[in-house]
Amino acid sequence: MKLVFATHNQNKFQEVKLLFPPYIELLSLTDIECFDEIPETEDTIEGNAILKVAYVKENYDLDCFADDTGLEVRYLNGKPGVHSARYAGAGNNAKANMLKLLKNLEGVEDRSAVFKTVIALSLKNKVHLFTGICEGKIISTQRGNNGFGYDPVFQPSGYNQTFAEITSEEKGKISHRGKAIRQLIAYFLK
Ligand code: ITT
Repeated sequence: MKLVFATHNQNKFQEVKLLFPPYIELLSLTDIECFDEIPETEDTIEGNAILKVAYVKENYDLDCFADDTGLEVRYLNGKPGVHSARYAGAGNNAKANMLKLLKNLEGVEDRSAVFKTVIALSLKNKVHLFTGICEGKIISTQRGNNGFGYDPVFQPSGYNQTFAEITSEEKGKISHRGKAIRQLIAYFLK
């Protein structure tokens, strides 16, 4: 059984691969020879997840799923949210994004935040959505080298470590992406 995961983000791909049963072969955009930068022009996470699968359906006629993720910080009224990749400007530069976030939260007491992942699954001409949320807080300096994106500044609730200080397996058990992917797998295998 094969399924396309419409992402260019190798870190996401590896995290998701760990959650899938081995008898489902995941193919990345590179595997289907799609090297295009798929536009993410919607103003919601849901909208961008749908855009990504619609692009693959239209151009490759393949069933697939896509993940769009945002970090919503309460004190910043939900920002960076859908703009998480470009928070510090175009280019998806994780270091610059984290520095801007830490600057905007300097001296702020309420540092609560959630990661939100929406998975869109395009299957037999229909689109299904699955959402996963992980609550936590933004710490004041980066810690850890694992993971990607904002992981060094996000500490999930109930943990003393950031996402970048735990393994991908541990992250997958509690993360926004892990929660959304488990719903997707249950639906896909139903
Ligand atoms: P694709 O669209 O190709 O899947 P992307 O890196 O553009 O990959 P998103 O638009 O979903 O992915 O990501 C928005 C931003 O949030 C981006 O800066 C990511 O690095 C960051 N991000 C996504 N998931 C994350 C996670 O689990 N931990 C930390 N940061 C994450």
